[in-house]
Amino acid sequence: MFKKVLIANRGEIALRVIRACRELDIATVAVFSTADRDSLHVRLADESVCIGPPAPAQSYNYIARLISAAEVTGADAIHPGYGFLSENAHFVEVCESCGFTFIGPSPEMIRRMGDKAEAKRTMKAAGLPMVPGSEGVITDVDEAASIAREIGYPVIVKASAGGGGRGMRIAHDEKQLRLGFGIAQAEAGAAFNNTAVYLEKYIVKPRHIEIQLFGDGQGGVVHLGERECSVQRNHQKLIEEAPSAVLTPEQRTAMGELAARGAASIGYRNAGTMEFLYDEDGWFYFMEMNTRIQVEHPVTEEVTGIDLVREQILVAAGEPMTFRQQDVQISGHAIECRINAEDFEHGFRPSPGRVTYWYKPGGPGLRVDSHVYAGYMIPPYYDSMIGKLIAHAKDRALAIRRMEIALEETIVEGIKTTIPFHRLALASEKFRSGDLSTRFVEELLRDRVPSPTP
Ligand code: MV4
Repeated sequence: MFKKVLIANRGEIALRVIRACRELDIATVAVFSTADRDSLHVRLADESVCIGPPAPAQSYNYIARLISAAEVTGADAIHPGYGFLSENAHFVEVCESCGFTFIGPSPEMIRRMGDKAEAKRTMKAAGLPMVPGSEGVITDVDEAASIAREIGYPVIVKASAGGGGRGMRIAHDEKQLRLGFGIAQAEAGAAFNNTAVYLEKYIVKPRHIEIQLFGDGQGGVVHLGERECSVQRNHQKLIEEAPSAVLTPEQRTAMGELAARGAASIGYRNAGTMEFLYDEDGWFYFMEMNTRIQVEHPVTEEVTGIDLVREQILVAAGEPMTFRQQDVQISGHAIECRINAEDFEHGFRPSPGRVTYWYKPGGPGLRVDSHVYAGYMIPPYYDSMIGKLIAHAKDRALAIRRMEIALEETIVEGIKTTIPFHRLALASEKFRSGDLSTRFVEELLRDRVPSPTP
């Protein structure tokens, strides 16, 4: 087992990894930018190293500085968390060539799944269902138009190097496609230095449902059920839950087995997620695979009782996974609300600054993953997420109630947060009945009764 792990991240996920290391008696090294000197991950780790100024490019994304920090502290392994360098194949190669174990997949797996057209080709070959569309990358707009005529409009042009909603263009007719195709290529070139795009039938009102996977790197892959992640805005998830209200047990098993088979086909190692679009007729289609631990992993941990971060560390250290498929039983229902330092009343604009008062909720079935404390200064340089509330209960209605109480109990002063949004969302008839789609947030805000003017 590792003796010392460096955590190449900040915020709540850094704390999450530190706690998992503690339980395994592994020493921890925190890295921090000058904006994060007073952060909890710096305090809670056994050692800490300043790696540069606030800008991520000068600190959390600066590979040479992370490697230097690992060298001077004598770490054996590096946990990337999510975001930053967690899906950077080059970083993994540098870690390994410098003698540090990267706690995650191999660079080949990251590269293969990071190329979305290649990921689709791989997963189609493994038998996963695909949205009708092009076979891989297309370079010719006439070919795009011909495929679109076959599958029917609307269609969507996606950047192969994109993902998470970046570099997409929707077309409702051939004129829009001919215009949008070139724009999508140009945008992809500018954003990812790669103009490759592919075409899909556009699913108008899908749900985003994803399957949590865990692979041992020896061809063993276990599926841990799904998460319903449709409640999102600008491709940022706001609420996630498990299980999804719409999947039948048969569908859950079918999706899980297909996803696990796909991941096994590449010998996947580490926690991973397959994202699916689920259409209004109940069909699901493979979309992308994420090769990292995700923000919303706690909802799966709550309903399965499996510690995914602990497993990541064990498997990276060459130990076997501690569970098999038959050990995975979904118990009850879990919901996560992401608390962001954002002013929901003003278009979710960032609201960094000092948290002057902080009271976090508690009680049975209520987990808080957060790095915030009273007096903490939220820096403006990073993601606005400052914590996650996770409610777990016997069924969905009780989990919603538990979350409502937690949201009511929470006191945050000094900054604005997304808590008022969550209260509105959880009170809505659509949410309560499980009538979700990726349009949920815009519909909720559109249908909102304006507050009476005095
Ligand atoms: C789609 C789609 C509809 N049809 N693909 C957005 C994120 C990226 N992973 C892919 N995305 C979408 N791809 C087809 N063929 C709709 C979306 C989409 C979406 C997907 C998941 C969650 C939220 C979303 C919000 C807008 C669009």
